[in-house]
Amino acid sequence: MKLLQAPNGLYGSITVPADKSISHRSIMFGALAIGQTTIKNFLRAQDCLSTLNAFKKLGVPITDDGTTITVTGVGFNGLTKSPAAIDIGNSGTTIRLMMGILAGQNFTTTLFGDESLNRRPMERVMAPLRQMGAHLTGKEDSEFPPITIQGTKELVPIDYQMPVASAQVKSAIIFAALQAKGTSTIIEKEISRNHTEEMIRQFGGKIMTDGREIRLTGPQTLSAQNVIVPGDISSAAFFLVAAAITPDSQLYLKNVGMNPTRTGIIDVLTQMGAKLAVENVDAENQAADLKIETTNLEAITIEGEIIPRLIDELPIIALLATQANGQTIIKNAEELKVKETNRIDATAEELQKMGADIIPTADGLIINGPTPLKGAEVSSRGDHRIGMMLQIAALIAKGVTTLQFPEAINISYPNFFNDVKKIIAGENNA
Ligand code: SPQ
Repeated sequence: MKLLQAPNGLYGSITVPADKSISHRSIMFGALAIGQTTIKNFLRAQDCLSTLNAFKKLGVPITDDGTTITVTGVGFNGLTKSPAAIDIGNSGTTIRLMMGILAGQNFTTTLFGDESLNRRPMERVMAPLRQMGAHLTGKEDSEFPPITIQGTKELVPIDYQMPVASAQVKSAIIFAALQAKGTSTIIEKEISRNHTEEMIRQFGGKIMTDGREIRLTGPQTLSAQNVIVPGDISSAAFFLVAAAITPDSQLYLKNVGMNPTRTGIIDVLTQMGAKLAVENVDAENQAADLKIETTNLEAITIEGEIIPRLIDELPIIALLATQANGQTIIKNAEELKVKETNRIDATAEELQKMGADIIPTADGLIINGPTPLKGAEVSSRGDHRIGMMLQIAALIAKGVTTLQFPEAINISYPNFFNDVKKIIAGENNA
């Protein structure tokens, strides 16, 4: 597929799609609560539809009238055994969080994914869930999917020091702890996105958080809610960077989720000197509008506690760094190696094809800028975030860029190319 270019800059406004992490969890909490949960602005992208279909297979009535998803919650004791193994597609969030939910069920379930998901590590979730009393096995005794979960109604609580900074591992343990009899304590390695903790409170449950420490007592009963999903800052990130690096641009991004455990990209853009304004803050729904204009950018070092707050934004941040003055260093980001692709290698190798000065390291990237980019034949490698990053790179590249496997973008942002087209100045815009 030939990618779009923006010789006259970017201009206009975009309402970014709904938050993927919150959309997944709204189906899960809706299913596990008692009563009818309604979800507005649900992300109808492949990953979240995998979660929706998986819960239908577990006997949860879910309807979609085009604007609202209605989940008739069955409670932790109302799920039923799926007649067959469940296909989770490409979604790491779905499989890992479901492992925690299914650990507390008195039936056996097998979850499998596509080629990419079946290569992603699951021991990080299986180990604590086994400690709580569930029986989990991977393909041929490995840690890889298909994963078979033989749950138990007799889960025991856990005191767990997390070896990785991961919201998915944390959330899986929390879902199991909600079903265990007694108090569980989880200590995070670094604070990661806290949507699971926030939604427990929203659905009437109790969970205590104090810095990196999380404590909750099970079993708990949750009650149905009306959920409105805010826009996804991880999707907005592509346009924030696009406007920052494409000469003569100004973009307005509406209704972007601003949960502080997700806003590392705002901190990075600000530190690099971007012209970025946060407007119309809606504190109750943790959302705001973002206005951004092109400007000169300075290189920085990105490391430590901020990494989980921008983990999914690192490929697009690497592109941003190719246009900043000086050397940007990204460290402590080894988790990027176990995403949909090895995102350290994929980002470095694909941007190198476009002429970027970018070197992969054991736990991150070193990028020297500013470097003009040139058109090339590049590949998403089946990873939505790599595909979107390369389309943004193509906007400023000299010459034609073609992308292999563009359909991967449907995982989180089915309307992406239309939104890009909409903001290219000189196309439909002033
Ligand atoms: O769901 P999946 O495939 O793992 O999606 C990704 C993404 O880029 O969309 C990661 F590949 O996001 C994860 C994120 O990296 C979504 C997520 C969540 O909703 O809890 C947490 C992060 O993963 P982790 O392993 O660091 O907890």
